[in-house]
Amino acid sequence: MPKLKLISFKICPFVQRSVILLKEKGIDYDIEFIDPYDPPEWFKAISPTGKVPVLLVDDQPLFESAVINEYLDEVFPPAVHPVDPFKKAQNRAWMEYTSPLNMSFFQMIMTGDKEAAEKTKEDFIQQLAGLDKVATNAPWFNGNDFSMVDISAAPVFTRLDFLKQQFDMDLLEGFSNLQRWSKEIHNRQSVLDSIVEGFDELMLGRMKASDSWLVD
Ligand SMILES: N[C@@H](CCC(=O)N[C@@H](CS)C(=O)NCC(=O)O)C(=O)O
Repeated sequence: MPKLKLISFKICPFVQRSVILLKEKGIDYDIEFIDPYDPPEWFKAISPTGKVPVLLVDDQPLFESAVINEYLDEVFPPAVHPVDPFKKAQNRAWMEYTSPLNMSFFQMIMTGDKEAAEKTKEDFIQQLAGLDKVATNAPWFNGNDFSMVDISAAPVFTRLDFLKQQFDMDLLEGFSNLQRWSKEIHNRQSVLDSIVEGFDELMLGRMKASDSWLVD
């Protein structure tokens, strides 16, 4: 089996996706934390996009969280992806759908511009509505089998939970499918284990540093 090292950033939702899958499959790996917004020279040399996660596979870099997870799913059976090609393709499409949600969320909570934040929030809620419409299976997105879509969406739920706990802002209000799904996700051990210690404080620290409209 290849030697794996995940280059990570403690509050990155995309890294969290890879951590969930690594934990889900019980794969051995090393982890190194960096700040991609102030990256060390060695990271610049191995990362074409300058973004985390990067997975070093026998010292060779692989980037993009969805691609990393596809690779891990192929190399470490049993596969989390469904076998049926159409279902698998549909799952990939919904994995893709969840990515911009992380970006919108980040922009919404980090900006100092309340008006801009409100606009991003509206877009974000629209994106949530699209997900709520299709999240009709239980307990997981595909029904009984935990899938890559559950993994891809999990970091969004982690961050929505943070927002609710810290700022009493519940953006899942009215989305009953997403509320149910979020509960399931937060009972999954691999998800719980993927949230770094001191996550809330780290998020709040970052928000303060960027003069977020949500913090004084
Ligand atoms: N599409 C990428 C997105 C990764 C991403 O945006 N990572 C952020 C941290 S959460 C990053 O490294 N940003 C550094 C930068 O933009 O310079 C993926 O899925 O891996």
